[in-house]
Amino acid sequence: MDYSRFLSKISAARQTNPARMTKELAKRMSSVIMLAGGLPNADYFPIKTASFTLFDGTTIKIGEELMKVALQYGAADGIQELLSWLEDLQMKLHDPPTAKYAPESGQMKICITVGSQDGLSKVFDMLINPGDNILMDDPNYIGTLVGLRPLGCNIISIPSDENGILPKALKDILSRWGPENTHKSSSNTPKFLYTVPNGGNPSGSSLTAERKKEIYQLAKEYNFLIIEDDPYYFLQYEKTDAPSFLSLDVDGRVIRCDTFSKVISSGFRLGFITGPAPLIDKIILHVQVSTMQPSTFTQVFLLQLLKKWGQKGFLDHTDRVAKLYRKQRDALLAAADKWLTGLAEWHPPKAGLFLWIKVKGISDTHEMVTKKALEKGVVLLPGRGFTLDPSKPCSYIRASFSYASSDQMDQGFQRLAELIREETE
Ligand code: 09M
Repeated sequence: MDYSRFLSKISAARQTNPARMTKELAKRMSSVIMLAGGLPNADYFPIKTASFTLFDGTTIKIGEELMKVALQYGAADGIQELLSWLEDLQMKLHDPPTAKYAPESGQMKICITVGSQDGLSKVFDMLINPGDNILMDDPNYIGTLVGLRPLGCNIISIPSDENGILPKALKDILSRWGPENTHKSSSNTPKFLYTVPNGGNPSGSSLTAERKKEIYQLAKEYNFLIIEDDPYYFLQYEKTDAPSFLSLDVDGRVIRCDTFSKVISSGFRLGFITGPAPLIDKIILHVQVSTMQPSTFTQVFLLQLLKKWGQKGFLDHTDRVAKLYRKQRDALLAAADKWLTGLAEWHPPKAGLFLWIKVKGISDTHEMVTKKALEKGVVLLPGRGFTLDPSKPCSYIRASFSYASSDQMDQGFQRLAELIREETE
């Protein structure tokens, strides 16, 4: 693939910082005479060792030598051992066709990020010039919308339902541009499609295998990239045979964002991007001049945890977490059935943390949710912020089932039902 058509002017101009910490340097730190670089002396740092207790009572210890590494600068794309662990994980879960490609042909490469949000922001910086066309299913993740709008791109809304993007609608929209002129660098065909494939935020929708394959075919035909933002991958409550876009990626046109936020810690701020080497290399150049690297400390701690568990132990853990959230989902659905039947409509989400509720008889939920619901002591989010055109009224509400107890969910929806009745009577 020719990746040059996709790069923003900013990204195309990025150059490497010669005074950075490299992998090679990190490896040889103890064996060379270090007179270069502004690395502080780890012997002068005040923390010597640490011990962490896990939920099952077992402990993770970070001894003096490892602590020196944990407190020091590290390579921009992350510590090598963690990158290798994540590569094995991606091979097991997605078996990307690009794994064996030459780097310049789009070989799969990984870069650790400060959570998915950081990764996404760097992906957008890499790809978007003002005026570029990009595609997104509607509604979509508010953090992405708020990040994208100031960049001046033209966000094209793709209709979707409870199974995600409608490929037919996507094809109709793409037919504005003929596939024949799409490989010219001057073409203004959409540069990428952004989507959350499992447990969409806020829609709760999950793309089916068939739809994913159709969408990938369209990406080939119209030569756009796919940004697969999949924070709810591990929170799938119903087994499906749907492959990830990464696993379909024969061309090297998928950038996949994963995160540890939902299954290990959101405060750690650790995620990772998997994509074609020429694009991941551009993101690494951005990291060198922004965050410089994700925190070595949290990476070291995460690595110790993952090494202790092994791949199977990690996947057992994610299954355990998914089971817990599945119960939460079922409790919210039970509360919705009990109180909101007849007043609202929803689709049970197969993944993620959100229920997207369409309130009957109310054209816009903003006022009701932001003022009156709060007065009744229940906090929800109005749908409008999640739609691509927030100036239009929106009859939806986003409810999250991640946090509240079953009793609170029951009470919360009882209050919401009262409010809807008051508003519609
Ligand atoms: N609400 C998210 N979503 C959210 C949310 C959040 C504080 C986060 C999609 O932690 P990261 O950076 O790995 O995750 C970012 C991210 C990326 N993509 C689709 C997401 O849903 C996290 C944090 C308060 C509210 C929040 O409401 O939806």
